[in-house]
Amino acid sequence: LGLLGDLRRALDAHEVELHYQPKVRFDGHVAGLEALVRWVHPDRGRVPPDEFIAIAESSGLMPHLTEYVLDTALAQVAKWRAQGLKVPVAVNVSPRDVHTPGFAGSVAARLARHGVPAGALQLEITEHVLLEDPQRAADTLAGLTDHGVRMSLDDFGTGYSSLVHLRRLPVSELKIDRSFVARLAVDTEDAEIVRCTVDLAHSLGLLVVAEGVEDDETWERLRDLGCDAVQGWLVAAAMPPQEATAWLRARG
Ligand code: G
Ligand code: G
Ligand code: NA
Ligand code: MN
Repeated sequence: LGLLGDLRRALDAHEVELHYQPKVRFDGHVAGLEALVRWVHPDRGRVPPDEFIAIAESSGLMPHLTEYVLDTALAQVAKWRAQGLKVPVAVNVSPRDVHTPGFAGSVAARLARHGVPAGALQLEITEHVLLEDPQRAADTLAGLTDHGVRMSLDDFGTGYSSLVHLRRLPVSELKIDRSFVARLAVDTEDAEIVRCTVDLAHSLGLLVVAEGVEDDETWERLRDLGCDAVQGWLVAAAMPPQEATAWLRARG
């Protein structure tokens, strides 16, 4: 319970930071950067995101955390654009956010306030958005898509009845969960799962990003399977804003 109060204060004090992890195509083009929250507690040190995201979810603080992340990420996008770095940023949103009344309008208002075009924002959702009220979630996501915000389906393959979800969700990108990517080069079953996922996504007109790419062999396999982009420590871990800026500059 102490941690929840601390998180509230940390958000107000801007102690929660965003780090940025690149998504890159095989030709080296930077497709975007994923914003990932980082919180260094003054006494406890680094608190794992999974831990405080769960606290935010269960306490009702999630909408506030998401607004904070959106505003911080959009301010960073605006800053990069002013420096000639036109790279889209992806923000993770929780199922709770998608069910918050007025969510699509709130995202549109924030884009306008930061002077960032909708095309520079991507939202990463999971299949769990459809568990509670599928029709309402689909409507909210359609509203965002109509506005020009692109949707990405995160952690694909870890939920259940994925194909039903895939058909109902207005997403333009699918991220293959890193649990399938990790042993891709040594496990033929994982390799087949990834191959089928890439083919399925492409036949539905979606781009495919593989998460958790840590070595050259996995990179090569993914390229040969026709995957569109990769994310992972092989390319770069999530970096604080200044380091991400330097990384983007070095990439040209
Ligand atoms: O990088 P990593 O340890 O940061 O992330 C752990 C988990 O936390 C991942 O599932 C990631 O999607 C999630 N996560 C990271 N940042 C955010 C955020 O800003 N909002 C939400 N809802 N989840 C996030
Ligand atoms: O659920 P989501 O996909 O948003 O989670 C992203 C998580 O994956 C973060 O915790 C991030 O730090 C982590 N991550 C990013 N790249 C790699 C990688 O190459 N290997 C591993 N093991 N984890 C990674
Ligand atoms: Na994500
Ligand atoms: Mn993921």
